[in-house]
Amino acid sequence: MTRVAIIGAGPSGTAQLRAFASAQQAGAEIPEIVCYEKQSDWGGLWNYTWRTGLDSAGEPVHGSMYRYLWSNGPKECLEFADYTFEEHFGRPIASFPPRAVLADYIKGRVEKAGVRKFCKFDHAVQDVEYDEASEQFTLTARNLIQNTSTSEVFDYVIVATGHFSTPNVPKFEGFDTFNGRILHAHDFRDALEFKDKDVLLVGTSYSAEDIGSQCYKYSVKSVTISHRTAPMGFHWPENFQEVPLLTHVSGNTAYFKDGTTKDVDAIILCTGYLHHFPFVDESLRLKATNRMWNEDLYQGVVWEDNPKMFYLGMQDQFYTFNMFDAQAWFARDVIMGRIATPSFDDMKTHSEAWLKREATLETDEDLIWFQGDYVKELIEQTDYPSFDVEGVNQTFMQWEKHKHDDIMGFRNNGYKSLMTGTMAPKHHTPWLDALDDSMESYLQESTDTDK
Ligand code: FAD
Ligand code: NA7
Repeated sequence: MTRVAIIGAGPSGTAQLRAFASAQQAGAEIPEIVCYEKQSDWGGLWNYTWRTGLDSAGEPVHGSMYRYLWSNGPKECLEFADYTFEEHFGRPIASFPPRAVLADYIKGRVEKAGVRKFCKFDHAVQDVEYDEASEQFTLTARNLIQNTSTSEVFDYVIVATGHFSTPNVPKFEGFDTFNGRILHAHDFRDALEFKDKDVLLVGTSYSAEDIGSQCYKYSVKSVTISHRTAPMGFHWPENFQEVPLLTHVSGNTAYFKDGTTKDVDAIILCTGYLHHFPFVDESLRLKATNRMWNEDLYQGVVWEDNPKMFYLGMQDQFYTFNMFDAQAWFARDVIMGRIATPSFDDMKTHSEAWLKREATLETDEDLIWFQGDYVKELIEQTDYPSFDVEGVNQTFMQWEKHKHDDIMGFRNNGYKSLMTGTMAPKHHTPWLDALDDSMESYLQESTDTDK
């Protein structure tokens, strides 16, 4: 029987499990599946951990999420087409759920699908090799509880290990003698640590935007945001400033390219992440950066050099959960022989057209339409339930506008579900005042809203 390994049981890996389960429910015979997950549960980044550095088994801690994290985009843009928020929670809920609520939603779908039996938790994949002669992969994983390694043979391997867990950590002159704390966003856990402190953030993307906002919500003294390319340009509160790139630090003083300085207590490097797959053989290893289209992946999914190998969720992400679904359904159909991959040259030609378009993208709006078109192309090829991708793009456009209108208030808006047509109720506590991020508190509040 054909054997398929899935590495990782986050939103991408669980999308793959769900894709196979859905084919099985429709009467198809599916391959034998083993999903290796190094955490003790599925959910990927959406599982919160207080740990940083190495975990209890000496593995790098995967988690980059922090306390009080709320969705940074409308939930209507990531909703599964085959499992709506209304189905999961039994009623409409507001548009920007906290982490725990989204984790519950992700898990609910796969619990319902009954695919936990395919998972080997507490198993970290250490090595994947391909044998040309047998046309099979040998995968070695370490059982983190028993501290034993075992190898198994597979016909297909799907890497779904995410790419926001291995920090990109630049060094600036003077860091060695800085009189304060320096950390990467990957290790940020609780904004209260920075209450009444002057904080410097390096970077201008989602991590900087959200960690700065978190710190403001939990009473930071000031936030200074240093940019390499351009400032974010939001209407920040009065105790924020955007400055050019950090050149060096001396004592507690940070120096910037324009000659200005700022005394700070802590420096948080919001400088992004590395695609890091040390556990796959060099010949199978995706070398990528955080961009909209990765070279070497046909349809953004199939490893062109060896179409028995797949990578899910490796793009920079506006679309998330439903894009991972679209990719997982596509990978499933290639594996099940429903979709034939073209010749190597034709795969390259297909990718080149997308790469050419990627080079023309300038604004966030351009990136969103690009990714929307990509999702559309994928779902048209499989039986993933079709949904209004243009409607999702339009929701993203409204969200962008709301952020630029009010960066500390955009999460108070509600949007219409593209899956059910239901308008989300407004969360009755403004985000800035909602200090309790528990699911109980959030759902209680939503119930109140409905009354
Ligand atoms: P992950 O969620 O990273 O899951 C990968 C899984 O692979 C993990 O469970 C990990 O333990 C496992 N794994 C890794 N290596 C191994 C190994 N060697 N062996 C076995 N298992 C392994 N997206 C949104 O839509 N909305 C948001 O608000 C949002 N906020 C974010 C905030 C932060 C701080 C970060 C870092 C990301 C955020 N994202 C958000 C994007 C996030 O990437 C996706 O939502 C989603 O988690 C990606 O799913 P994934 O399955 O591809 O990767
Ligand atoms: P991103 O989106 O990859 O952004 C990384 C940021 O870091 C970006 O602003 C970069 O600036 C900046 N950067 C990278 N290297 C440097 C150096 N050496 N010096 C200064 N600035 C640098 O990562 P995020 O963590 O913000 O977001 C990742 C995901 O987490 C995202 O999907 C969210 O959902 C949560 P640049 O613009 O390239 O000049």
